[in-house]
Amino acid sequence: MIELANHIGGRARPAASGAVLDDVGPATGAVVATIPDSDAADVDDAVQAARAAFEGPWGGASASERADLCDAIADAIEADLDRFAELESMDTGKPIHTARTIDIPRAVANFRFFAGAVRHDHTGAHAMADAINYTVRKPLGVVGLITPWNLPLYLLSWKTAPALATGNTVVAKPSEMTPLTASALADVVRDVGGPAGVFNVVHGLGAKAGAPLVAHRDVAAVSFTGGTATGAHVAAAAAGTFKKLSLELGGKNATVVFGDADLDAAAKGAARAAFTNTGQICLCGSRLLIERSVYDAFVERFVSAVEAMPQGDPRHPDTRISALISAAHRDKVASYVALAREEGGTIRLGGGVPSLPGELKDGFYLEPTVVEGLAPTCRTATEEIFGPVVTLHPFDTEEEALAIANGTRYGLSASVWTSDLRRAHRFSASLKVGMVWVNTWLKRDLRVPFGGTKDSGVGREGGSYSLAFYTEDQNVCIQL
Ligand code: TXE
Repeated sequence: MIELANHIGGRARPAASGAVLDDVGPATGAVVATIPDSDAADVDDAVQAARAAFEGPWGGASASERADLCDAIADAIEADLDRFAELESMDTGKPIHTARTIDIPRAVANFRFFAGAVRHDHTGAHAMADAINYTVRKPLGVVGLITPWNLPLYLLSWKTAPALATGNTVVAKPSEMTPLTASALADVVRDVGGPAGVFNVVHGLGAKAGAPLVAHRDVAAVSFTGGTATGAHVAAAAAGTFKKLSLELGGKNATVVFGDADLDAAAKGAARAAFTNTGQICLCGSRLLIERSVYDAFVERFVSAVEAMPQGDPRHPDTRISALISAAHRDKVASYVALAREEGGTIRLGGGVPSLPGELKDGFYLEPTVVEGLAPTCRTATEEIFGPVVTLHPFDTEEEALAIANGTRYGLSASVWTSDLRRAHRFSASLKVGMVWVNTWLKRDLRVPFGGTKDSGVGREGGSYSLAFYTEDQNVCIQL
């Protein structure tokens, strides 16, 4: 059993109250760790430690010193990739293959990328006839990073790397359900020589530890990734303190397959989009829109592609679909499968609990589920389920596909499959989403803007967007 502590000012500390929470492993339902059940007092300690570190030497560190720290963190995670992957898989129930090939390599890439970004960053100068303006880019101070359980280190590093690279200090509040790799990251920061207080972790519940971080007057910015309803609470709580806010929220993304697409490639891509990480990624394509002329031919290929993704023990290297994060979340996803039946849907594949051997019997599994015959406006087809459930919808015209794709409160991403270049441009431009992939899904260049429209969030992160978020630009005007 692992007993995690908070990481405050370079020291491991329990919650001031002494209270702890259980961290349950989704693969078997067994408790794998305990974490501090922190509250506002612990958050305040962490913010004060981060503030002191910002006012100390770190606040005056050069871009190359900050970049060197990020590179050292990247090297240390990479050298320990297997252990990080095992911790992530144990904590989330995700396949070890996913942790080894997506989550941990991406965390390494995030630190390397933002080290390079600040080494190459520059600001502008604006000349007037009798004066010169130049722009100075300054860190904000203490930033609060609140992250979810689906991609724990991947998302924490996506926020921590630019925050540190631009000279801020961090208080992180990871999901109470997946605390392990945040603590492992704090150990890495300490071991590679990160100054005490530069990276702090406070474990605990959202309402008890996350909310005080959002409301704290000495926290200059909050970057939050999580559910849309929680995002609304965070925005309301932050409003009175005028801190900068970045919100990456939910999605109900469409995968759109036109009749002229390469159907084999589209079927594999759509299966990956629907079921990677057991459907628990905000970018997952959980609505599959298929041109009617190829509906049967495509669906046959799609179902085969899903059946080729083995479900089972996340520790097995061949497993591609595994457990959901918790019993409560599994029950929520299962309730949507029941709703799909009530709404007139037909279960084409899955729909039940897989029968798995031994200790896996107590894990939180649901079969990958494919539903046909639902109206695209029904609840199952428009609400975020965030699990291994995809609904299939035929369409006849491009206009109809567009109306269905844009017909939810979310606007995060879409994946469009077509061999018609004009249609690719035209259709992409008409989608009300932050990110469109054409003939691919989840291909990521860390320089591009990442974020959503409508209820999927506010703001963009990535590349220069992250550098801008974690800094404040100051103009200096010199009379000549
Ligand atoms: O996430 P929460 P939950 C979606 C998905 C899921 C739903 C709810 O549909 O079913 O959200 O998931 C912290 N102030 N996504 O409840 O609550 C919390 O401790 C400050 C999509 O597990 O949003 C955790 O660290 N912080 C999403 C983080 O917020 C608070 C990924 C996210 O938890 C807080 C996960 C508060 N009042 C779920 N309440 C994505 N966009 O990828 C909670 N937290």
